[in-house]
Amino acid sequence: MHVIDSHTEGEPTRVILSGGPKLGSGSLAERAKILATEHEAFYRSVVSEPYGQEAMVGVMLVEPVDPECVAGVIYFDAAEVIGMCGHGTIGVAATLAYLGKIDIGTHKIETPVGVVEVTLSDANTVTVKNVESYRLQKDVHLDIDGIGTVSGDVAYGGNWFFIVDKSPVDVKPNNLRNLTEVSIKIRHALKENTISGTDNDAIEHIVLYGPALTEHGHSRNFVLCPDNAYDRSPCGTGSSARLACLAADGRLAPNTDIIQESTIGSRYRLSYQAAKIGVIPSITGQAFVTKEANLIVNATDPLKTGIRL
Ligand code: PYC
Repeated sequence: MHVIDSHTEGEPTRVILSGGPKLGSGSLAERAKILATEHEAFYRSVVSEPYGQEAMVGVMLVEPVDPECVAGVIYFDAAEVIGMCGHGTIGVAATLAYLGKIDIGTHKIETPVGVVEVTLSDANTVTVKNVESYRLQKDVHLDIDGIGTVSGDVAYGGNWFFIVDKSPVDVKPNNLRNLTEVSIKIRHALKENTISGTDNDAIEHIVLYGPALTEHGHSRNFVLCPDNAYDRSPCGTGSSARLACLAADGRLAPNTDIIQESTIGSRYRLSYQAAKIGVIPSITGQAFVTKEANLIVNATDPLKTGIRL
């Protein structure tokens, strides 16, 4: 299996160029469903240790349905196939540029949740114009064991998020274990209280925000992903969902830049345009190709489907 690895603001992406399963020629959403239901062992092993690494997001590069798109993409982590991935899309653009498949300029990429636009400003700097993002529920209160009441918004940014504006624990790098445990408890509480996205879509991503670092909306976040890894980047789809909440509350005007910092201090520049029910987010960040490799999966390797604890 031929892969190219990159990281976007610290968060790893693995693009599968060849050697993945055949997913047919249906819509991207149909192909994502086939990957999720028929090839679980495959996608989990590609991103899990010992073949992959913690926090890695994998990308199947597939033929797009829309001929205007330069590529079709299906994203997954070690737990599930996900609808969209902001850092992954920045990684895909940098990977396509590394392969000489796209030039500086604007290109379309098809995802299972819709077409997104990428603008490559140089070999590493990419702006993603995401799918329409919106808030579904405001001020949902949850009682969390050992913490008390936590309130947050349910919002969509290509995936479903629960966004806690005032994190109950400090958002700083030496607090990762605590941030992870609290976020997992919040995810459990959402399930127990049957709080979900539309069509009962489970909310697997939790975002905790620290206080504003400047008067210009610059803040730091912690993002829990479905596989319980934390996002090293500020999370493109999570930032999109947050922009929708800021816009809905009148806290950020359209076309105004803010800086979003991740827990490790890496940064995205964010802004939005108003849309029908929500916003069209723009996310700018940098990705760097780190590796081009052939994964060799030996049928006799007892850990060929990854370490599962
Ligand atoms: O950047 O959207 C994102 C993302 C989702 C999961 C990990 N990163």
